[in-house]
Amino acid sequence: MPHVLPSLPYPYEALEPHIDAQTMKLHHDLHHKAYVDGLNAAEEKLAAARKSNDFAAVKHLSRELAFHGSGHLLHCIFWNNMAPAGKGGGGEPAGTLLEQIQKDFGDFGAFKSHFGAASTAVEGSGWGLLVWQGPPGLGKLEILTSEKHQNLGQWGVAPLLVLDVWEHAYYLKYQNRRAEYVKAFWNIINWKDVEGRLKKARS
Ligand code: MN3
Repeated sequence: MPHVLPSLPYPYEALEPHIDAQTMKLHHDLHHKAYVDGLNAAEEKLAAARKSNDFAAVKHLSRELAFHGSGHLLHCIFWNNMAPAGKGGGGEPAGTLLEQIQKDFGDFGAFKSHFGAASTAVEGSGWGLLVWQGPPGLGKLEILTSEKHQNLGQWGVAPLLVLDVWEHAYYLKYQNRRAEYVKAFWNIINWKDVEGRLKKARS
């Protein structure tokens, strides 16, 4: 089954003024679409390679699979991690998610500073991620970053909250001021979505 580009859960302009409509349109319709197409192409070529038992291109295709697969999956989370400010977006987490944040990071303020600093400091293109590290005995939240999509990862985690810090995610409005974009992100985080992902990962 080929992967399909999911529609945004809100209109392009819904996250204004924190993320502008033109960035959302380019980001979703062109960038995310390219990951979906690239993932489908990589899977198709790998299936053909298995069929013909010709793995001459496997190194390249493995990279394509990791790059486009990570790009597609992370954007699917990213769109749902956000909601219009004041209408499901912004504020502070509550319930299970807040309790786990307090347990693993001290308090919400400390978590916010750590996540913001880590995301701002990503070298080049990448992501800031809040993840659930799930193997038995480990069960805890971690803040990770990734260069591009596929580097510096940690196996076994379930991503809960992801922040796209590739330039295409903010350049039209914020140019080189990534820290301002990271700051604006707090106004549109959908904490209910993040908590739902934590509950699913822990169950
Ligand atoms: Mn992106």
